Amino acid sequence: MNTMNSFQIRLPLLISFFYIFLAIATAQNSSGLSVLQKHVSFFDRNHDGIIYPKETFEGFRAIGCGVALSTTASAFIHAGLSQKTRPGKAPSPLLPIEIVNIKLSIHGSDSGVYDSEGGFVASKFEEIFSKHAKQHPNALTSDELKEMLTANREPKDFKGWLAAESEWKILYDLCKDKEGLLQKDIVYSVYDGSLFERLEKEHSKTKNNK
Ligand SMILES: [Ca+2]
Repeated sequence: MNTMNSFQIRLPLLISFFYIFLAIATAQNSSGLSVLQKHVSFFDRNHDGIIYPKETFEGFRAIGCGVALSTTASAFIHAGLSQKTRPGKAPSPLLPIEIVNIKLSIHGSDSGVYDSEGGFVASKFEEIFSKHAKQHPNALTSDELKEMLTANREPKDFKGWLAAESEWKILYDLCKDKEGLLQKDIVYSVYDGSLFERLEKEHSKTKNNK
């Protein structure tokens, strides 16, 4: 009888523990994405873990890029990255990018802010500004950005040069302020993709106000 009573008392406790563990596990899953995975997840418009060129196009349009840039960018990105993120699989003409393997798409000749696992390296982020932001401590001018890209170039890594230049040029064109400066907080928010969410909101407001 005593055993029964003690079981009856413990059961609700056990159930509570179960739900607490479940909540922790779910929280870890939802925040278990690497920073790089978060960065690209914005473009997974239907949240199925795979990005198709159409979704990348939609993502670029959503943040305010024109049709021509969005088309070119999605074509290049998918042609360049699809197979890298699908190790051991036959090439797909649909050019899907698998977010789970996005770390395999990290290219050279860049700032090194993403580590090989797609994590954020704060010291490398700070280096962008400590090394290259000479006129303003927390912003890059167009010339400083060019200097940084040149300084980051690894010999003969032409694909890396092109990738880094395209990414930074699009970012600069989209996000420079009235003085032509690319602010540090903007660059920071690119890495985890939160910038894209903000740009999408701003762009949809602008569209609705027209
Ligand atoms: Ca998708």
